[in-house]
Amino acid sequence: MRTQVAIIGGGPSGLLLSQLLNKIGVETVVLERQTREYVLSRIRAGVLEWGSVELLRKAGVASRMDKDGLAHEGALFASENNQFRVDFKAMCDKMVMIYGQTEMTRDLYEAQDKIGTKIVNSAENVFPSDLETGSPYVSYEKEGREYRIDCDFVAGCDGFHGISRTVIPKNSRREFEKTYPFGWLGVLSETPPVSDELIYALHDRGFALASMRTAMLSRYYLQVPLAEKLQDWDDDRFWAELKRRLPVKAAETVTTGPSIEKSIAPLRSFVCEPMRWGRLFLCGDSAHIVPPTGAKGLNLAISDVYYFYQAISEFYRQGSQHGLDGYSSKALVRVWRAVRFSWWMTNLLHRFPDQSEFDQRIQNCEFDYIASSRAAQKSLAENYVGLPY
Ligand code: FAS
Ligand code: PHB
Repeated sequence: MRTQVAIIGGGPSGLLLSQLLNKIGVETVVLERQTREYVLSRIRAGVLEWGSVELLRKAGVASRMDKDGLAHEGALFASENNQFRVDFKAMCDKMVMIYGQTEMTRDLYEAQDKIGTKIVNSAENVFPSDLETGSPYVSYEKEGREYRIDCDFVAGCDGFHGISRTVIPKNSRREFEKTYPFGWLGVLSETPPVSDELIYALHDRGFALASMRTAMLSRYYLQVPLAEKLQDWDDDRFWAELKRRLPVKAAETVTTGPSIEKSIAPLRSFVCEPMRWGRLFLCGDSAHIVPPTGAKGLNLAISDVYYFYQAISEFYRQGSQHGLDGYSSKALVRVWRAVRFSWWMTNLLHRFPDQSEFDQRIQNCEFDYIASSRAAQKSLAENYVGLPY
């Protein structure tokens, strides 16, 4: 088999890239190791930057998002003795869209089926080869048979635990990593959200976030120690702890109910440089990971896809390598800015186990400074809604 761009990974970045490229007549094959049901069972991101919204519209996969998504003009930030709202719209004339990654991925699969692109689910032992030649290929197995796809380019959209990043020789790549001494315990419940907008809460007991997916689907998170076990958190314990950490009014009005999904995710910051190796281009979590505090992970995957899509379009339409040669350095500028913001939000809103009293005073002072400063809130807002592509 032959194609123009072989895409490893059928999550949001792989599927969006396939959708955009096929819309301009570039042939792709997507190789996904999980079943479609498994991919669509994952509960992950919930906030789309406006740049992501516009790209999904351009890709022709935004009709359900525009119908069911919730456009938010701001978000609330609360500590035990202070609360403020950051007005994204007033400060940078942009909003964010609340629309689950799961739904976005479902939309992408449906759109891909409509245009009939080739997506291979349950593809095993996917491996890209000859990346430093002009004729790379990807091999894989399915139901005991071996396959080879010859291509012009390989997109590594296979996430943090994928194969793509690992084929860049260790002495040719630099990895930057920071792990955080806590995780996020997340709950999804079929209850009305406690607030019209997201609430980011800094509390001595730990961070809490009140989010949502729809007017009847709430998403809540609690900071928990890394060693925490999911089985130690029944619903009653979760709701009681959430009420301790949310601002009083929200704690008094939150609607509790059975969790329909519950999981603990570790927090880390990670960047791989470069994001290109010969004919291999990394997009999304295969190249970088951010703590979810700044709601950047999915949005960074989307901006990587945009840059690579632009570069591929330039190659096939104008025969220019310029975009491809500039892809890694261009994408990494936006990656590092989002990594910084996510690190900054995580430090602002989480109590660290080894935090000294001085550290805590500084943290409280920074929170209160942002509460009082329009300039500080504008800086938070422009990063949260998404820096320009
Ligand atoms: P993904 O990991 O989503 O997709 C990669 C795909 O490649 C997967 O389907 C995988 O099965 C497949 N794959 C892997 N190895 C393969 C191989 N060898 N061969 C073939 N296929 C292979 N971001 C936010 O912005 N906000 C959040 O709240 C948030 N919460 C998160 C919670 C969790 C538990 C996790 C893990 C991530 C969260 N993220 C969040 C980040 C997340 O949304 C990612 O940024 C987003 O999924 C990135 O998309 P992809 O780059 O497509 O990677
Ligand atoms: C979510 O709704 O899953 C969500 C929202 C905002 C974040 C992180 C996660 O910063």
